[in-house]
Amino acid sequence: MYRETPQPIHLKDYRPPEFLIDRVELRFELDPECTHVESRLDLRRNPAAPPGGGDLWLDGEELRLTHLAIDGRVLASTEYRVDPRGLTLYQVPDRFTLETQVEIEPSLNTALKGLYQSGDLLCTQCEAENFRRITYFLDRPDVLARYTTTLIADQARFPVLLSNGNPIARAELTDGRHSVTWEDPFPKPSYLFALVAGDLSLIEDRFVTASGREVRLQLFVEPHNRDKGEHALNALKKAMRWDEERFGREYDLDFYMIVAVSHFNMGAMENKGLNIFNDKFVLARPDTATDADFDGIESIIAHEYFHNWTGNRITCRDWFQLSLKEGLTVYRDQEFSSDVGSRAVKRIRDVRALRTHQFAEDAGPLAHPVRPESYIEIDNFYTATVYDKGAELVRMQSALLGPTTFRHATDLYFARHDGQAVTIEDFVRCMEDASGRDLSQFRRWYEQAGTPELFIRGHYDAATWTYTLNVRQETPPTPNQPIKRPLHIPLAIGLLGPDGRESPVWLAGEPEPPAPGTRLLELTEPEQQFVFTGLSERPVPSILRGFSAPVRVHDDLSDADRLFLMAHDRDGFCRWDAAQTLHERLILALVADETHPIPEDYLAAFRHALGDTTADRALLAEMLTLPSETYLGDRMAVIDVEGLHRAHRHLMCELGCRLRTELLAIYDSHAETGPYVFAPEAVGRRALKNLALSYLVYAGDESGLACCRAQFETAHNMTDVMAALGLLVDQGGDEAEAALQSFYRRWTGEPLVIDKWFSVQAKFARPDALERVKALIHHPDYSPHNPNRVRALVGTFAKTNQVCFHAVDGSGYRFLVDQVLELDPINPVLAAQLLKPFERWRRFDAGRQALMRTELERILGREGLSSDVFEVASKALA
Ligand code: 0A1
Ligand code: ZN
Repeated sequence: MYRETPQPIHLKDYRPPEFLIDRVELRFELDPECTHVESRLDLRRNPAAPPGGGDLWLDGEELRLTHLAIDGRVLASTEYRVDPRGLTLYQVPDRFTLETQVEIEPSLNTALKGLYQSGDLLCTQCEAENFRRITYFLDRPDVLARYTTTLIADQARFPVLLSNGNPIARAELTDGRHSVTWEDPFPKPSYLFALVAGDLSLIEDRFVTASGREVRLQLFVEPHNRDKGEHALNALKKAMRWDEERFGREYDLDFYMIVAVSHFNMGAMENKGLNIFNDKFVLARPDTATDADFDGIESIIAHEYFHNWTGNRITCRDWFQLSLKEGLTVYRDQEFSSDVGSRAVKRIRDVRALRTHQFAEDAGPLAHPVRPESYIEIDNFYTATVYDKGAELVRMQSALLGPTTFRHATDLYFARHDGQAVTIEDFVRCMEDASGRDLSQFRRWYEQAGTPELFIRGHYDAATWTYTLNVRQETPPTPNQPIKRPLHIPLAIGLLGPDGRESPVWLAGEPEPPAPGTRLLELTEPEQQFVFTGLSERPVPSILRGFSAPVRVHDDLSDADRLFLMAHDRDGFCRWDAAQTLHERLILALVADETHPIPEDYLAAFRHALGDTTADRALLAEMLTLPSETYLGDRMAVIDVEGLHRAHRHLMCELGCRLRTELLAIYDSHAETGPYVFAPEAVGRRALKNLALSYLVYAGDESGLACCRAQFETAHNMTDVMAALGLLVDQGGDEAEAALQSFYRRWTGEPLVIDKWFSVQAKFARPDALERVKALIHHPDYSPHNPNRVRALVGTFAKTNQVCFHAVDGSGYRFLVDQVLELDPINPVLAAQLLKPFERWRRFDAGRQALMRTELERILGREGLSSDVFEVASKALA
């Protein structure tokens, strides 16, 4: 909590550490009420740092110091100073051993930073700057040390004691306690330290690496969750093999441990050899988890595993470089998911998420570059920009280099920087050195915030058989960056002939045409022209294939061109994108005029797609899913909340009525037969079936409703149960209440399923939604101390329920801010996360803007606000 205005930290102020720490010995006497932490640090002056004064600063927060000695000599009170942020040691030697003892109180740690209690477990979260809540330290990622950790705790209450690396000693003590000592042979930054203590059940597997070493894979869960770990372990083995094959990366320790905990602020954490996971991203059984949950688990398990090389072996010099590990690791987990599933579907989902969340971030008051230049609270920078746009920047570099050279470049990065704390610049330099390419202009992507816009015009000249594309790029201004420079943008395009076949993308002046197919153009100028030749008829351009750059495209294609692309383009992303643009244009037209007709050719394309029995079911489901109200809002000059909702519903309903026969046929022919499997084909079938059901139910179709009721009663997998429950809840009335009650009764005692029960009630635009959410805050199962529960109820309401959250009387805004203010003293990271929807506040009409501004000001008026919430609210208003 701050008293004065929190001050930003700047990248330009980075200085190397004055001291280094070679070895760390930690000894924990664990107790939820009072844990004793003893540390011995071998410190020495950093030869690479410019000489400073003789004092040493160590970070430390919320610690009670009970002992302090240098080289065995206890310090007098004149030799040091303790303040709320850390410890200053006056005039220290150039090399010495520092001993400290501190006390901490995990059971009171509701912020879930440092050492905290989750149910009956004790666990840690040290990224980004929370190791300082465990002991005094140089808590910065460029200080890498070898750790030995001894954990001592009551044996009955905490039979399992885990930390990073390998166990090297165990002992039973006479007082009912026991101890385990762990040694991590790899130097690591403090943010990768972890410990876990508790009564955990072990699910074990093994993996033999490419070079023949056996690794023990250990998944620790609370005993009642033993039957929900198989999917996570399978995902881990797949990820380990894939990283060997695709990136040549092998695992390096004898143990790989994963622990699932129920209280966690984020998805998971890549602590060296000991990942700690939000249990939502580990636990799954077909009857408790949906396909989306299975999918999320697979990719997050992979993501944390991939961090072992991109993040742990090679880490970040400072937190401004966060995207060095996050952008690259997201890119790697996206590629993994594409290889084990459907590449097109994965790309579509990632692009949908990027456009919905990252584009909005880039267009709002908290826009920041992938490598930010300043921050107040680093916890606020685990953003879609740093993660997902960061991954797009890696993807663009891989496209510019081509797959073989890109692999050489990553090999070079791993060889050159293993064991180091480096910068984004070091990564880009490896891309250049391996390829011989000049990426100076490309680097601007890391510095410049905002989503570039491409304005593309095509012109066909029948006389010369040429097609000219004129491409202009422009990046809108963002806070503190009024002027933008042109970027180096890879633009993948194809040209389709009237028969739907690919034409060669042959640039005028080239002696011969290339083979037909995709071609990567490179944009570097504010405006460029490309003349394609050898085209006897006007082609239809397929633009930004595979979404080759994170840009918005404004083109001059007609609806007929888009229908053509939707039917013929070989690029799955472009086929989907053509369909999305058609849906979008139609919905926006319906917002402007409720009587706008639904074009026959649009319906015919829909009908044709539904009848195509050979098409990939998952891809089809994506194509026939309408863009969300949140995304559509961002496409309007001023967001029309009610108009969008009405138009969206109207189109769903019309499609349900007009395509009833085809939708029922899809529903019937995709019924679930046999046991649940999580495989792309089965997931795609369920997605298409449930999409068909939703159109039918929105249309009020009696057979559709009957199918929905039956599905809710009889389905054995959570995907189908939730699809049906959502539709019933949306319909409202006694039937909805009965379904909710029976679901609750069936799943009490399964918190992750009860989260679904909370979120399904917050999601839908029913007149009583806010009242219901407010009542649920008082439900005995609701707790502000569990982030998953808070996100399920409050987060879902504010993020998904556009109509009720943005109610014209401001009731939704008041509710959210009440919650944020209540949560802030408990868990500032979570409180700041919940404020996200307010970042869009300037996009609404004057009335709503005024209401949101008042609420943001109410936040800033609160005394003792955390720096997390202060940063989001103050920047939103700036
Ligand atoms: N590095 C993790 C994400 C993470 C970040 C911060 C946390 O606590 C404040 C926890 C986890 C990842 O990328 O998976
Ligand atoms: Zn990560």
